[in-house]
Amino acid sequence: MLDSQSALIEKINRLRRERGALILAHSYQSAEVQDIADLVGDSLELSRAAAREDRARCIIFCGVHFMAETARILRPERPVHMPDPNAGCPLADMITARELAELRKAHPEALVVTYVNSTAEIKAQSDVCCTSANAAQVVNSLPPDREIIFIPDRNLGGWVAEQTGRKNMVIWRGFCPTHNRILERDVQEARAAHPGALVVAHPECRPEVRKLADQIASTSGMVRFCRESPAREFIIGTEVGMVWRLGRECPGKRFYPVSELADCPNMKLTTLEKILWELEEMSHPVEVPAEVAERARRPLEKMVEILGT
Ligand code: CIZ
Repeated sequence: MLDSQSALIEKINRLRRERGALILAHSYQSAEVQDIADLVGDSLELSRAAAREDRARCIIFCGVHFMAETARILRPERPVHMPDPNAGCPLADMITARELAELRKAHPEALVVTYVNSTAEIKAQSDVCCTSANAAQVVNSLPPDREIIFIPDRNLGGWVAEQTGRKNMVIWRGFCPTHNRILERDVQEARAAHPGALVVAHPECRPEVRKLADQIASTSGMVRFCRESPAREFIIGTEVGMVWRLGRECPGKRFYPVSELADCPNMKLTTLEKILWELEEMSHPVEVPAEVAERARRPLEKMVEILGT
């Protein structure tokens, strides 16, 4: 490690103690950000851990905007800060409140199932949330004859329809640009380069990529699968930051990104320098209007109720 980087980390460590800050990092963050975090995980794991943790006076959320919002919604009285407030999520922005209202109008009997990768405003208009780890379970828990509006990710929606055999799903057209950059030929080339490796792909990947995978899993599912599998090598079809997390959590195994292009520019806006500035200035609090937070909490709680956790 460079001297300048250890000096930066020392300052971060001093200030996080003084501020009583809990630093959370999503699995798609850069290696150095993951390494200084109190906890690395998926968006919901992080938000729920943040809500349960009583000692922290504030949260520094290293991820994208909807994730920090979710942490705020689940425990509104505790300040949540982002090192870079420009870290948005293009997938979350692919459906507007107005578009959802129109969809609801066109399908008045439908239940709205919303992937957590969505804005608070959209969650507030939804019946139940899901993550990529539990989307099929959430959909399966709903009455089979009730139409479902699934938003905003078409790839996750398509995968859930396949898993559940459900035909009455209206799936919105959104997609994650980072996962969409992974192509069939990337999987073929990676397999040729690492013939003994298993391919594990995220459900946000294109269907043709998914079909080539040995296993489809959310980020938390990837950790579990790779830890438990007897295989020693894995080709990982999701954002490249995940390769670092898997390497840390599954010692002795090897991980290869399916494509170096699957690098989310929004996730990588967070740097150690910006974490330090936020701890110094505390100038980027994440605000969710109380009335929106109140309505957005209900579909999140409904999901937790369905999972029974
Ligand atoms: O919910 C998350 O954290 C994301 C973006 C993906 C996943 O599979 O965990």
